Amino acid sequence: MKKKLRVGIIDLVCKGPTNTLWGRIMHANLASIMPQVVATWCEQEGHEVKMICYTGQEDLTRELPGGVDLVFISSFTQAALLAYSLSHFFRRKGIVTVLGGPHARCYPDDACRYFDFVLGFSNKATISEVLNNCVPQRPEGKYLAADRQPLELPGVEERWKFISATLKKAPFLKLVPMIGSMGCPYTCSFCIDSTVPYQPLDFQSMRKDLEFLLTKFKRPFVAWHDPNFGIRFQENMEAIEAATSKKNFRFIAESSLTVLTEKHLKVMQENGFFRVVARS
Ligand code: B12
Ligand code: SF4
Repeated sequence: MKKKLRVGIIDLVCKGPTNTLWGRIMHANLASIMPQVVATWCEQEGHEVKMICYTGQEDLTRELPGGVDLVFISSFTQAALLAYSLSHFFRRKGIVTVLGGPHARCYPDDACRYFDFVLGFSNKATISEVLNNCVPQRPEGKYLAADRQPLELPGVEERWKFISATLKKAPFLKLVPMIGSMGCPYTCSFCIDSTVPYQPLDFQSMRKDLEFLLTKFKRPFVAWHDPNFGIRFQENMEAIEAATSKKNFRFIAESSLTVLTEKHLKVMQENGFFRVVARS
């Protein structure tokens, strides 16, 4: 029989303690989707999960998951040194450590010196592979990556337990992270996604997630994590319009200027988009 593992998941939003007003209001709103996805997948595989989003307010010595077999850490490069230190802390206790997120995707060779596993593109099978092979990898960690971005991810309803625990830390504004696509059809040389084919996720699931959010908030606030929102503009807007009467939602999204025409901006405004981060 498969062993039931106790799994810790840490989403590092910042690189150390902070008490700034920005940090207190916004850090929980900058949480990543993938740690919540990995937590959901681990539970679906029958394991016990404790997830924390580190916003700089917590006392990590108290909040770090204890008595675990395996810890996933999600980190941007700006928090990589904290991630490496945490990995060292856990490995000394015999706990297997796994790094995922932008730092792992950008600098896997360096990260393999400090973690048992370093993950690039990750789908449910990649996570299962780690869970089924939960033993320390020394001296070099093992790099694992799926050959493409996943075709589906657990939606808001499935991730809700982890989303809501994180949003409890956000005092006023509560941004729900959602994603409708991955990759990008453009080829800006500086960008990590310029070589990743654009792929929309299921628009029906997006619509169901939006409907679900209306059972939780009067006027949900959604942050779209798509690398380039609105490539399939028509379908995105149809899913949004089907789920809600206009102005029920507030949305923030990132888009390249190429697809941000005046007409699109007008439709977005009518559908509750109040902020679009545009890139050339
Ligand atoms: C959406 C986004 C944001 C959003 C959401 C951030 C978040 N917490 O996820 C916002 C606007 C808040 C944001 C903020 C920042 N961002 Co940003 N952001 C992106 C963007 C456009 C998309 C990332 C995304 O979600 N993709 C969709 C997911 C599903 O795919 P993925 O990221 O490739 O993840 C795959 C694997 O890496 C893996 N995976 C990812 N996470 C995890 C976690 C675990 C545990 C595991 C096992 C696997 C795993 O599985 C995924 C599926 O295959 C990327 C650029 C891009 N085009 O990719 C930049 C990017 C990630 N951001 C970047 C930066 C620098 C920042 C900021 C530091 C900017 C700043 N100076 O403030 C902040 C940091 C915020 C923080 N939390 O610390 C850099 C990161 C570079 C690096 N090496 O760290 C990127 C790559 C942009 C770039 N320069 O090219 N960002
Ligand atoms: S349009 Fe944006 S997401 Fe696409 S390759 Fe350029 S910078 Fe990256």
